[in-house]
Amino acid sequence: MSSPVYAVSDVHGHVRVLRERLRAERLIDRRGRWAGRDVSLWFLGDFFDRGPDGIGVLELVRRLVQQSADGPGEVRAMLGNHEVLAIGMRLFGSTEVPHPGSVPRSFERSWTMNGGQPKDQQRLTEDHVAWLSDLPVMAVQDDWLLVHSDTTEYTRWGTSVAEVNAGVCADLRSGDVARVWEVWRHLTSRYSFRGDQGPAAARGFLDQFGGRRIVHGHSIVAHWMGVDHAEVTGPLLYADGLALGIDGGLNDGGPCLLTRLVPVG
Ligand SMILES: [Mn+2]
Repeated sequence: MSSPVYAVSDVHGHVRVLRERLRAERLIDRRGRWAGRDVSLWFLGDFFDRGPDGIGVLELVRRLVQQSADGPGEVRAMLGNHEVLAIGMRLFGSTEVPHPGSVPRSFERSWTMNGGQPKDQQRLTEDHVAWLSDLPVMAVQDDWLLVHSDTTEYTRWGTSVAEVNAGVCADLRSGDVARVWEVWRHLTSRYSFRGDQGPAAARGFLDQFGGRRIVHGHSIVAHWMGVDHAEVTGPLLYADGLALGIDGGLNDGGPCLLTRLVPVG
């Protein structure tokens, strides 16, 4: 039997809640060190913005990745759209992004509109930016295709997981505001796997990249279901069982859905 795989997404600065959840699942010890043994743990992005301590989340994730590097177990992280926003804000700030429309665009404007926290930008180091810029945006592990956003836009960078990750990384390191903006813009889209066409889109995405079920954050479960956060007790399986949404809406008063992934039957 393969080792358990956990995923958590959209922590948005709530480092205390994240620590409590990891501790409750015995993935960290009392001192906050990795204790996951033969477990894999994936952070699906959006460490930053909206909440109190995005850098605290980033540093916790990074420490756990390092502590697990020699085993047992494994901690991995991927980029969400808010990491791209934080990088873009740092690199380009108020620089205008060229585009045909009349409303001016800049990372600063989007960062302000999307819950950017000045304290996170002040504490964001060059080393943080370099580390983030090398993270993948998608991965396949066992049955699962792991991504931050519920969007098929990833396909614009390539036809395999490796191509997409390399393409996004090249854009983030390009120094070109338009290219970094396109990463932000496309990773911010959502809902590709909802509705009547959702299962077919999910099937096509899985056929392209691998895995038997898409696991993603980015779109808050309670908002989709049109219910109160209090009614959300776990992730949302949808699109004929081909997609699992794990964003509990921590930044909106919802739960942190640290999820042990159940193999697809
Ligand atoms: Mn997101």
